Amino acid sequence: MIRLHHCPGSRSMRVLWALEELGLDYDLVSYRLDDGSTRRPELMALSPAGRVPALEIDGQAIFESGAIIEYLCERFPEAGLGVAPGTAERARFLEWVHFAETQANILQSLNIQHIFLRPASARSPAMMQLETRRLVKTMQAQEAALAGRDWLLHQGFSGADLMMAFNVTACFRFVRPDGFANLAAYAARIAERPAYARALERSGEDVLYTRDFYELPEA
Ligand SMILES: N[C@@H](CCC(=O)N[C@@H](CS)C(=O)NCC(=O)O)C(=O)O
Repeated sequence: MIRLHHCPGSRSMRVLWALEELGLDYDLVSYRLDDGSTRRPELMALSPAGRVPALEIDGQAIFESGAIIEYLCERFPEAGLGVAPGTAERARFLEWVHFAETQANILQSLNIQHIFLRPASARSPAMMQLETRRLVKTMQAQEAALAGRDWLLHQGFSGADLMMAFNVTACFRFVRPDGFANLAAYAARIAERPAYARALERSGEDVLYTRDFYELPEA
């Protein structure tokens, strides 16, 4: 039995997409980010901060999307989504798996500032500008890594993409695509993957973003 604890539009999308790429059967338990449901005892028992994703698999529960993706890559090596330890490519794999959270934490801060904080006077335009500049730096790193290739690793599509690609659409809600041609093409390639389309369909509606782009306020 595999069971994913999930919120539409959240980091648990990485794991849902991975399960679809691996062709596994699984149950989905859904929560919302805006109604306190992530504090339900059943999730708190699996994920100590009441965060998604949590994955029940092989008689245990795992939290942290990066840990889950690494576990799935190792558990199902025949899918070729991971990289064997002790190689240079393994170092690149681990960098991207973890860099995904460097970037996602900036996105989370921008989500809080642009969407969740009420009233608008509670927001900090200076903080929003700083975080946007920090987001651009992470996007520039990814843009450079994608020069001349489709996916982040030489070997092709991998767990590194499962981690990083979830962030791409959100990045373009706060940063215009000018200067990010590789990243925009990467986003389009992701959308063409049948497993990604299946994961979106199974996920349920993402209610977080109501605008295509969030303009920065004046500082
Ligand atoms: N580093 C964690 C972050 C998990 C996380 O913050 N998840 C958010 C959704 S994207 C969440 O569950 N938020 C609910 C809450 O904070 O109550 C991971 O990658 O799994």
